[in-house]
Amino acid sequence: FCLPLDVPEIITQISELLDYSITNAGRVFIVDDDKLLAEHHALVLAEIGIETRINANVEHIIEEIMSFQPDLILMDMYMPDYSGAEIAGLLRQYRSLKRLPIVFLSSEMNKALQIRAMSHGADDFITKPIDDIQLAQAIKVRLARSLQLKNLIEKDGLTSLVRHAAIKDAAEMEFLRVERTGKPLGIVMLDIDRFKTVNDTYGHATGDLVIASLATLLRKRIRKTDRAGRYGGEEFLLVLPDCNTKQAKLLTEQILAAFSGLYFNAKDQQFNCTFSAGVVSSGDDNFANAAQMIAAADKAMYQAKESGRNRVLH
Ligand code: GH3
Ligand code: MG
Ligand code: MG
Ligand code: MG
Repeated sequence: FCLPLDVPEIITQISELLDYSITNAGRVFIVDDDKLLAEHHALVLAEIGIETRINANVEHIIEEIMSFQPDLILMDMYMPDYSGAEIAGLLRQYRSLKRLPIVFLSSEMNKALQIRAMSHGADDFITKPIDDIQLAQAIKVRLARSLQLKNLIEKDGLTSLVRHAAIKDAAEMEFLRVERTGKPLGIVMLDIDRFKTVNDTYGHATGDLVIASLATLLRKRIRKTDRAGRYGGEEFLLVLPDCNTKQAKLLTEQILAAFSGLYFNAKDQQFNCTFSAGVVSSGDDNFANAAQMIAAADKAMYQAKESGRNRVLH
């Protein structure tokens, strides 16, 4: 009996992920023209394990949010250059920021003005003055709710990896970072070979186990800053910051070797699987966006299929 990964191990991984959504208090991006107050709020939130970043420059706010990837924005309502509502409206124009909860913090007692702010994309309103414990509690509750919702929307049940839309968003965010840092971004598309045969021969449940095992392997092999997503049924996308084509290809080849070395048991038989992958890096071409990189990785993956499968092509 040699399942590639024993079932308890897979269960442990899922529970780790679930714990993560409960114990990881999340990240809050603070927008306030009053630097002292912002720093005070940051300290209060840090006390309960929330990671914070204070907006230093409204001009570069989108870039800063994209790079920090907050789970919630705490926004001052009144600032000298832009109103909180204006900034909220700006954020909502970005697809990947559409669902980001924005909580306004203001001494605004006028209900009509509060409601107008909400119509500009704020999700909630906290009225000043608020004491530290109240603020911490209010943010904690909203963060937990938003993280749970995000998990529910983004995570795939079988693999615990993020789904199609979320991994595409991650790729787009990392692509923006390339333009700022100049560091290469690696993108890998991989698809399990002859998977229909696996389902037909060993059944759908065994097919599911193969998919979950590859997902576990991907999670184990990539770095903390890398992302893996379930792009389709038995198709996965890797987003690898600061990774050139050569490094991405090497990593993917190591994962392929590990995957094809896993033996599955079903119907009194032992079998293994392979995958085909396409690798690109932002340095390869004049890519205008991550979608173009994904298309190029997909094309290389199909070439890998056509030239015999069980390989990684650039
Ligand atoms: P190729 O080498 O060309 O990729 O051959 P293939 O048989 O893998 O072809 P294709 O990628 O088109 O087929 C994917 C199959 O994966 C089709 C579908 O029935 C199966 N599949 C998709 N999602 C799941 C899933 O969640 N569980 C299981 N068991 N099978 C799935
Ligand atoms: Mg102010
Ligand atoms: Mg396939
Ligand atoms: Mg496929």
